[in-house]
Amino acid sequence: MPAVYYTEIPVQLFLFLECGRRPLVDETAEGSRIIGGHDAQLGAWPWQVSLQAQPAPGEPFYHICGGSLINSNLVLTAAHCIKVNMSPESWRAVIGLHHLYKPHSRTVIQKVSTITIHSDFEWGTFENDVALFQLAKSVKYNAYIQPICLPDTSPPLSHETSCYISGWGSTYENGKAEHILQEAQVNIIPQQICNKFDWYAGAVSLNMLCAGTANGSVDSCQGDSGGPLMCSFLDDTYYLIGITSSGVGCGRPQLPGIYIRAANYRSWIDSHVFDKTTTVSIQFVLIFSTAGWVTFHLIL
Ligand code: 4AZ
Repeated sequence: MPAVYYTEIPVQLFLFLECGRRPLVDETAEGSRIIGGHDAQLGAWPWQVSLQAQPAPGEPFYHICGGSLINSNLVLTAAHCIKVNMSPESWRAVIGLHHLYKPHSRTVIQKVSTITIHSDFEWGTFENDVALFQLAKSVKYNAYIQPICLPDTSPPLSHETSCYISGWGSTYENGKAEHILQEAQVNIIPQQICNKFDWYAGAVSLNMLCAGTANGSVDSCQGDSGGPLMCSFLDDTYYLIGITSSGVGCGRPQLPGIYIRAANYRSWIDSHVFDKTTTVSIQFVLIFSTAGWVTFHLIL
């Protein structure tokens, strides 16, 4: 039925190009460990990745850091996650995961083909704390696996912006990794406040932003690094605003989590994107929409 087929094309285009959506979450029913957080719903943050490494071949993989799926074969994370082991063979990316040790039927475990660390990353200051993990194979999106949107430019952020952090990191300083993915709502803390003398005293650069609460009741911690600080604006589409990066301790007053401003790295990310699937998909959609138009207008 060519006419039906033709009307389906915009829907396909929509699905191919979509990002930042949470198919399993009823946004209207949303209330809100990480520090000061709670268990996320199953499938709540479908771009959340667990980056895991094995100390030696044949040994088990351990959760090291979080990451965000930004297209079907690319995970954005923090450069400091790759402390010692830079060889992609000793890493894996686990996507669509909820319980850290119990993958479910839609969880995908992918090999990593390349790791790209920002060439200007600095250990002392955590400046340019960004890295990309390219997956050996593209993942198929499903209700539990979706990419997050990357902003082109810095969106206006205020106290009213609805932002969350998520991860399997500790729920207290020097604590153990959590089993169930944790989430917490955070406030964006203005740069002038975060850089005050009795806060970070100027250590937060323009490529970073602070989020959490002034009294430290909500924060990220060890094991959350590399994961997303994500915000939604007018609709329920989530954008990757920050990459969990650093901070002094966890949950300390006037020392909130420090996140890398994702928008500032858009061109660096774009120069490392080899998303063959998206390119093919768009070509596919264009060819079929042309075929659909011809069938509808000229043949019928
Ligand atoms: C870490 O070590 C780490 N409280 C992550 C986030 C924060 C501190 C430390 C922020 O991965």
